[in-house]
Amino acid sequence: MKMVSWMNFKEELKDRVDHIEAILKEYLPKEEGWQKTVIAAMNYSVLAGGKRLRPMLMEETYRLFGGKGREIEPFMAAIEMIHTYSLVHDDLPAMDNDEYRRGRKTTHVVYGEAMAILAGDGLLNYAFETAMKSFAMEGDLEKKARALSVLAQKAGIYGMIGGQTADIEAEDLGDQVTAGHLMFIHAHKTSALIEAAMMTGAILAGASQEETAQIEKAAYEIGIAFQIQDDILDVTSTLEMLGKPIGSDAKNHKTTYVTLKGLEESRKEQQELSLHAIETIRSIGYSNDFLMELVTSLITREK
Ligand code: GRG
Repeated sequence: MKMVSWMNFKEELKDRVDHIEAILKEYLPKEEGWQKTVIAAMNYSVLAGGKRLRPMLMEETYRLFGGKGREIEPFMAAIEMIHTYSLVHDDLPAMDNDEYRRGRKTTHVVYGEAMAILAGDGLLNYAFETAMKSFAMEGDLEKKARALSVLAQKAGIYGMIGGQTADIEAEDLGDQVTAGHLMFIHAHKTSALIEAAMMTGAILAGASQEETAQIEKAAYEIGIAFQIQDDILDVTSTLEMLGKPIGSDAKNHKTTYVTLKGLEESRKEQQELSLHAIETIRSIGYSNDFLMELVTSLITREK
């Protein structure tokens, strides 16, 4: 019985990824004009694959609150563009200096460093150009403006960029990094975009402010649980499975959940967080079985 449901989940997951890929292709810019190279680098990075978790969480949260329109689609493309820009910049020699990502050579390795910087900038800007396309579609303008404001804030200095800043500074601190510092990093570098994804889905579907605040809390916990799994996989997985070399945290002298708390405690906290997130979403009173399975699957994911 359990097997059948797992198979259904895997099939449904594949359908959703295919649907998101189609949306991304629709919204990515055409490789033409004098900008052709930067656009090719942008498209290379986005189309390299990836789990498409953020647009998926966005759409599933939209559905949770009864959203049915297509106004969500430009936002789904936008959040994957923002996420991808962060990966392109994170892989640069000045940051993590990684050669592989999503099973392919990183953008700066293929297109050179200058073009990878521009491709990241291009993706971040184009994300907002894309999200704003929803303003010309059906649906409530005020909700779209609120969603856009959440997206902008969570990606910025009070969100993901703030987390990355604290992360870069933590590298020089070695084992002096405190649990508080690490939590700030995870909350901003990882959770902020998950919060943006789920909150924009909720807002666009018409969730109330209290409901959106509950979603923000659940998304925060999902983000931390997801990051703990990322830290665990960096120690326990393989290059073939992850599509990038393992041991990157150790290479960059990073304090992680695993170095701070050990594997067993990390797994325990991760499980508690994801169960609590599920309870929080359930307590709002709407149901979306796929979303619940998706959240559960994140802590057992292998890549
Ligand atoms: C450069 C501003 C700036 C930010 C970088 C996202 C990020 C912040 C750094 C990437 C490194 C990292 C481990 C970030 C934590 C978030 C995370 C686990 C990203 C990887 O996301 P996945 O696993 O990747 O969803 P795919 O490839 O599946 O989309």
